[in-house]
Amino acid sequence: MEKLKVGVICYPSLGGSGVVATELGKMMADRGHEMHYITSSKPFRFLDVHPNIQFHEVKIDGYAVFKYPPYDIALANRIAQVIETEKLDLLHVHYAVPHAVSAALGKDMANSTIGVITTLHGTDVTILGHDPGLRNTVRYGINKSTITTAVSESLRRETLELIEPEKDLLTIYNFIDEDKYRPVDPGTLKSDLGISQDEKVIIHISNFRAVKRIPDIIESFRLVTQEVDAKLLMVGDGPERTEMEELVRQLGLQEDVIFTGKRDDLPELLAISDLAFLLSEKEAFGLVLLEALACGVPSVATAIGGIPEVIEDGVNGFLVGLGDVTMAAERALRLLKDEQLHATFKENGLLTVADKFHSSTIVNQYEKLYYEVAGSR
Ligand code: GMT
Repeated sequence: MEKLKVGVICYPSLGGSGVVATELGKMMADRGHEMHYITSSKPFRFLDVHPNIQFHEVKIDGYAVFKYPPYDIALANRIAQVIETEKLDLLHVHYAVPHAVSAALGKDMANSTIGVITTLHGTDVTILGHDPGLRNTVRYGINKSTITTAVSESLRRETLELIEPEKDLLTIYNFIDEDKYRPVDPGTLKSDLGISQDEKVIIHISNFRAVKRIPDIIESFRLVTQEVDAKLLMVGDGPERTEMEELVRQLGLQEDVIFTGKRDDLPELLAISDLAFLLSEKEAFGLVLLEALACGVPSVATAIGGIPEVIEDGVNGFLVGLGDVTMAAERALRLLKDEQLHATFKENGLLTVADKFHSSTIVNQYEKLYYEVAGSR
């Protein structure tokens, strides 16, 4: 079949949606498609120089009249240019605001009939969709898209209820790169981090935003340490980090909670971990849960949003109610104390990744959609 030219618009550095956009682009490029990233800077996991991947920077020149540089307009302008110069077959837009709106505008500027796929990732609906100042914008972006996908059934349903778009959405789950996320040998990492071999390790990986409910993670961990020797690895960075470091000091846990900052060696960090915590109040999917499962690490997570579509309670992890730190600690202790249960969850988790979320299955779904949208012009 003819190979496609795809314009990709994503946040180059905003956590999971950027990861999915770049991993998908790499896998599509491996299949021979030409992927054109139209972003403000190179996406952060844009690691390899691939002959089928190009980057088109969005530049905004300072102009005294603008109090706020108009990024959305500059993006639309760049999209229009790239549609024309590269003769794109379609656009794949990650995140509704502002990307879906900029894509609609860019397409119009180029006077093009190109199809647009918008992928919703989460807070573009679950937070922005509640904001009366933005709800119409989200709806407009979705309605202007040829097709909109959501990363979980939960997000699809919530979008239909909250945004009331003209058309139904399609659920396409997230995926991970199985070549990277697998059980690996961590070498001396555990001792390098000052953790003794007999201590258990709980890990939390996030962008440290308020929705992640980091105080719940710290409190659940504190309860765990009343019964077992353990360390908490806090991996990532974001707006809540400084305050959370202060909370850890106030609780006198600074010896046991290690803030690592952003790290590229997630498979190794997961390899030294016995358990992952994700106790968020909103989570459309929870890509880190999948990364953890693929590395053989079960999770204790909140039963909210799309999380129950990834974590099956009592099978590959445990689900707890939002804010129920006692239950989170109790479930964590069950897994940390019972080696047989832990091994079973680990095996089940590896099967979940292989059966339900395998990258080739998900990339096939997107590729089919690409051809449908490219063919419908
Ligand atoms: O929307 C956000 O909060 C950021 C976004 C991101 O780029 O990481 O996270 C969302 O998209 C991820 C990738 O699809 C999902 O795994 C996250 O669950 C989702 N975050 C939320 O819903 C809070």
